[in-house]
Amino acid sequence: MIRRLLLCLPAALLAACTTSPVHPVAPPSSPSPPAVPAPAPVTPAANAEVDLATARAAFVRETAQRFGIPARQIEAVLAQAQIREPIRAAMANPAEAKPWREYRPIFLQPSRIERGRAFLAAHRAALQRAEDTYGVPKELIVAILGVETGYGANQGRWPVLDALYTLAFAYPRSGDPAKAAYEDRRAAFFRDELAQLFALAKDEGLDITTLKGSYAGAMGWGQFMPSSYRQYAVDGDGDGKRDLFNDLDDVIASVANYFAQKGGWQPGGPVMLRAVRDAAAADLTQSGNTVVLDQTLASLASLGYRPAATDVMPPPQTPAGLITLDGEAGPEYWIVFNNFRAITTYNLSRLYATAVYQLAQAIAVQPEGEA
Ligand SMILES: [Ca+2]
Repeated sequence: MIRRLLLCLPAALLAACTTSPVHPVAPPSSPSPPAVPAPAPVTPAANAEVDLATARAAFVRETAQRFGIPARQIEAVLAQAQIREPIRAAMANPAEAKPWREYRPIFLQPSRIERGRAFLAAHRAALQRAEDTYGVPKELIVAILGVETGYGANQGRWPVLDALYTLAFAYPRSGDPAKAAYEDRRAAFFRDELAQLFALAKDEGLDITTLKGSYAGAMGWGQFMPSSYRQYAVDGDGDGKRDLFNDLDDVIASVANYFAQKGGWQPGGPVMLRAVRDAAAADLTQSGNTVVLDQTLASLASLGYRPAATDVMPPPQTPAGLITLDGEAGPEYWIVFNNFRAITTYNLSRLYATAVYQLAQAIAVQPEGEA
């Protein structure tokens, strides 16, 4: 179970949280109820095949036009794609949300910290270049790679083409009418990512049919979706290619660039501070996943939440929010800042962002006895 979580959770959440496409492909029209009862012979399976063929044809037309790729070429690649039931099942039954006290030990294991320190030592020059260029701390870049793929070890075993094809054209449906619009949006999101995959392959000279990734189509050491790859990947070593699978200079620079461009990372800015809650303080727990910086340090103090330690104190007017995590010893209150929100642009989960930050802090500490 833990193994499965390690492999699937970050990528799944990343995919779930990548922003909506700029030019979404229109979803295939859902069959409207027939005015008169339809004759019996057409089976649901046959209907589904017709729907798939129609949706695919529209996808090919639109993708060809949008990215200037010959329709024949898209057809030829799609002819090799398969709908994979395990991918539908994984998407329909994502790993259960865990409380912080169970989530933390998975990502803060001693071995992950040690491997992070070793990675930092081995790639210090590239990490320092990225930090100097983008203002993103070395340890944070390392922690992202550690949480996403165990420093490249678990980049995903699914053909990216099959993953995106499956979720684009056979997104699992719960049958719950209240979820239908959401499921339509998700399917449209994956159709766009599939189209972006074709554009990415064209941009970078990649063979789509050989790419492997997560069951949600996230790729490489940092688990970038195709649209993020196209938009935020950078060529860290100046060889003219952006290779997030094999080129660590590119991987490191791209994660840093993502934080700078997409996350709005503020160099040197605070991330999060443990807070002490006054006994009389009102419950400020934010619901939902999105972190809202609707307070300041000063206003939180007036509401009864103050930083537990006072050695590093941002200015009182610094925009801030309050989150609560289910810790070992009960609720933990944390004051979070812009750079915490920035980490959530990589994966829209407070637990993820907290784990990444704490792993980064642990990696940054030099163990005793080592110079
Ligand atoms: Ca490169």
